[in-house]
Amino acid sequence: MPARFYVTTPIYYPNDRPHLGTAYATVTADALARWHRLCGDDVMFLTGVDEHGLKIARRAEEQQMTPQEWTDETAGWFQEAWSSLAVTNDDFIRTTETRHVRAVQRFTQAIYDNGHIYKGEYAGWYCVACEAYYGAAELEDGTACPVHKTPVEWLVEENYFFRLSAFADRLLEWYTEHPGVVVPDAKRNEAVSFIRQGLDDISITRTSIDWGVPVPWDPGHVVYVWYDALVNYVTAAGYGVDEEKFARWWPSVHHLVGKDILRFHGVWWPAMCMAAGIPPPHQLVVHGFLLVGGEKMSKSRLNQIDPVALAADVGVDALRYHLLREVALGSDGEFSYEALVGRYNADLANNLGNLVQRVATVVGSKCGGVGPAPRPAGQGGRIADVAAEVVAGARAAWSRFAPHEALATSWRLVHETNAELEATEPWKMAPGPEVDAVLGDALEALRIVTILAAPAVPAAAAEIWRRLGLAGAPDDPGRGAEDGGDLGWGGYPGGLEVTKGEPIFPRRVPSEASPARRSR
Ligand code: ME8
Repeated sequence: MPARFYVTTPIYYPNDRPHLGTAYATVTADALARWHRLCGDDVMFLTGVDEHGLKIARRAEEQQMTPQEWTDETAGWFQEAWSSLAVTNDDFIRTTETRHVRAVQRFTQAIYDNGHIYKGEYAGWYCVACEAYYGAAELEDGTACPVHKTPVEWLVEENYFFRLSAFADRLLEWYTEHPGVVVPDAKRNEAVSFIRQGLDDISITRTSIDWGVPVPWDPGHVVYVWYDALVNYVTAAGYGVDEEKFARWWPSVHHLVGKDILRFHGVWWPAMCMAAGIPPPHQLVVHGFLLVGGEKMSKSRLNQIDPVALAADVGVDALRYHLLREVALGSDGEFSYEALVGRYNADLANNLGNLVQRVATVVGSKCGGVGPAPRPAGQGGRIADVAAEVVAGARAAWSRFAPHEALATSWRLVHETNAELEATEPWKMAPGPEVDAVLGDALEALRIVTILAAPAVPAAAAEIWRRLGLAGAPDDPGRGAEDGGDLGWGGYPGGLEVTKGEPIFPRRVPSEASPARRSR
């Protein structure tokens, strides 16, 4: 039976266009989904938008629109952006959809019926941008949100509370029993230390606004936007309406989230699941921030970069590759256009692109354009051994949620194959078995690396595959499977016509300023 891989991104606030930070999270989830499909796994990839709450209501008001009109328009911005970045989500959830409103009501009702919700009064410092309360001690200079640096507001409300405090022991037990539940480890420790510091009950309804999901047992209240948003992950899995679907996807879920929302996903969400009587999620994969000039790129700081304009400038595959390769998942990384172009030229133009071009040229001049078969593994070729190591290394890295490492390892095969060609110089040899052996190995290495690269650079991989004369597509499901897949040495049959074309990754000269930087 194939393994199940359900992967989610945060659902983003559609208060503005997506920026490169949200694109980073989405492309990363996409690459993971693509890798798992390649491995033959049963995959569901969910992303979407978080439409309720004060932040969206105010933003709509500024635009003189109703919140629904505003999010109907802006949800489309996200869908269009992801499709232009070759993101292959299987579902896109909007929290205003009926399926979600019903799921939130069902989920909250279950928690209420299980006795974990009570009525009370809440007063506190609220950051609208975070849609979250802060304790006075957490504020910057006593007045500003620690994340957004903008002034917080004092809110007093009568509302319902979730008895989070009662779940501390169960959460700690859960963390002890599932040591790998948060990747990377440091983030697990952070979540555990939140819990150890003591948990306050959380206010989960609002009466101050009506832009939200009505509380089923007290419709004068709406569900707090975070409590509503987290439920999206089970809505899309069929919670409460499709038992079979739910059993298929829950709890085998991997939530990819930024480090800013670890507390919601690593403390609240598992407790909410426990309270509603369903198992907590399987794994949280926590990524770091893209920074600009050392600051988090964000909508409220006006330092955002438009990923769609950037991709139109540098190419979709080039942008995807850079996002996945540049920064280790879990760490913060400074984004720079110069670094993107530098890496593009080094890895894509000069390495992979050059290998494709060289191989096709020499196959054209020495083999009449027909690719020779590789040498069987263990019969003289060094590259077969490298390929075996690379495939094992890349596989291990993908399964550790380390796309940057998977790609670095995969590119080792490109480097070594280029080095082998430089050492043997088949372009100087007379046609014959020696040239065939070298080129057959190079073609086979290219075939393997094309499959490995496909989750990052899907369009280029498809084009290389076509030029090698291979049937199907490099990312056909199952090609990367450990058993019965196509990543073993010897899959290139030989005898196929190899096509030479324009450079797949033409070298780029960095333009003075990327057109993607938003000026406002
Ligand atoms: O928090 N670098 O939505 P949001 C990397 N609606 N990733 C970044 C980033 C940056 N500079 N800026 C944003 C919300 N992100 C809630 C989520 S989930 C049930 C509800 C990414 O629009 C990162 O993944 O503020 C972060 O966690 C997410 O966008 C926050 O998006």
